Amino acid sequence: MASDPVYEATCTAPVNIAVVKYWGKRDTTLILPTNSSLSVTLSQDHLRSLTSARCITTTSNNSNANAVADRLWLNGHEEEIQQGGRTHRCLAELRQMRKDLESRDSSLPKLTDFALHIASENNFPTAAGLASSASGLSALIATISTLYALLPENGVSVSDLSRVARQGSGSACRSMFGGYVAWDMGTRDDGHDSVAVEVAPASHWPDLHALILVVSDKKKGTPSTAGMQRTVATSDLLKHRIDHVVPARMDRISTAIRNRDFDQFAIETMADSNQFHAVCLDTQPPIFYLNDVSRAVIQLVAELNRASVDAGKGYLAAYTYDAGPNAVLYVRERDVKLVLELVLRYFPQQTFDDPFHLGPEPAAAS
Ligand code: 2P0
Repeated sequence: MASDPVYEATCTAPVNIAVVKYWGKRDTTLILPTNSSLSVTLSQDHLRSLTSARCITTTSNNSNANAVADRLWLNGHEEEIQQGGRTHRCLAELRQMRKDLESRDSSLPKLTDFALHIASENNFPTAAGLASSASGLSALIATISTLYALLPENGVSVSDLSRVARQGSGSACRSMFGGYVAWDMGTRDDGHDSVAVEVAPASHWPDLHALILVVSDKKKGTPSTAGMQRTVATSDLLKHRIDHVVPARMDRISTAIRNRDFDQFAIETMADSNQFHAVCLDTQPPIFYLNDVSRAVIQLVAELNRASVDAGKGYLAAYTYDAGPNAVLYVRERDVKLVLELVLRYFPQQTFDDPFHLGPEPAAAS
């Protein structure tokens, strides 16, 4: 007896770290942002999500199986796929795209008849301000789109897939591309033009490295999704940022990337991180993501840059912080060794197994 064919796919997706931060939605269902953003997608060698998906073809009666039986495991634990929730909507949209493909080409197997079983794992701490939702959702979209052959040759572009990923988690749309990626906020109410676009491929500036300094791998206190809408509702500084800061900064940092101008890239990156955390502080009640170790790293980088600029050598490093205390330093290849040595001198490592963990959390202020 012939066995059932197996339809499955596995993909990985990397983390991206924003240098112009996304913080605020104008539409919380479609996930349309209040400003454009720009990020660097990291190499998959270190931080990545790995997702496998399989069509469950052995279900006794396949018709309509997907309505009830899609299942998802994250880091080994099953998560409910809530009806109308983000994952559910992403899967529904991908199914519709596959259905369109199947209706154009009747030789294709009817994969949309089957339920999906999906398993995903991260090789780094989840929800600790290391952009785990970005890599997780983009790995999910990459895997299902591979399984469903939603490919450029079938009329589906990476930007089209980024539109789906955006509805799973805003920052995920940027992880659909490697290298330097802008998320254009778009102007339409239906979100059709709110997509990720490549600014430059990774190969354009291979000299640039990202050093991740893990200050804490604990889950963050205020989740991004809730925190950013509190900022939208209460911060005057956010309005200034949206109207008067981000549009010009997007232009300047895109130009800096195209010109491989590290000094300008560093200036914009650090200023944007500072303003993002200022906006968090301007929220009521205020949101604190940085801790004392984070702030000490900022002071160290500022001092290193001052000395280097004074010596006529330009900027050494650019720090940026997401919704957590962990630092990401962008550094040029020639300066990686020096910067790492200095960081480890001022922040002695906690264990030899974990050389980039910057020591215990400081005691809470009394
Ligand atoms: C970013 N962050 O641009 C900014 C910087 C955190 C600080 O995108 O609600 O997890 O899923 O769209 O994408 C975190 O927000 O929020 C984020 P949702 P997301 O990377």
